[in-house]
Amino acid sequence: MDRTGGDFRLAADSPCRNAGHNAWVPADVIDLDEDGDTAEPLPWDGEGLARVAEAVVDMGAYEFQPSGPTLSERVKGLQVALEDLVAAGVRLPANGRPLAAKLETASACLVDGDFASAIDALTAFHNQVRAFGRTGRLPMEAATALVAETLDLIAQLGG
Ligand SMILES: [Ca+2]
Ligand SMILES: [Ca+2]
Repeated sequence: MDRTGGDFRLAADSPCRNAGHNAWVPADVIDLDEDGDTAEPLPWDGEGLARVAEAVVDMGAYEFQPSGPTLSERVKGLQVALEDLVAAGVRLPANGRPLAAKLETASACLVDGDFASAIDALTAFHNQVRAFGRTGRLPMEAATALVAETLDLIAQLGG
């Protein structure tokens, strides 16, 4: 942001943004977040903000923190949209619980930083929603919106 002024946070267009390697984030050996897990990747950057934002770690001590909803918040949005459809009377197998479970898996994987598994869970969700859209179990408009949001999330995750 301002190298001469000593502000080493990244600008939005910095080439260091999302240019690190998640596998190289050191372990949380002193348990910064006091969750008892010292094997997990460092949870925070030099400012105490998320060490990994936008699915891929940035180069340097400070992670660029995008504005707008986080990936986890967007998965939560999908869960709410699904609940709304069921509440509105859309009939899904087991009241949509298998679909909701895929989103819960994706959420848990995002929290754990396991983005590959999050992509797998979102892909499974996407495939099922598409199939329900094709067969008319889900209204086409709802299925299209869910599919578009899920595909964008998968793309954000690098899938
Ligand atoms: Ca990042
Ligand atoms: Ca920890």
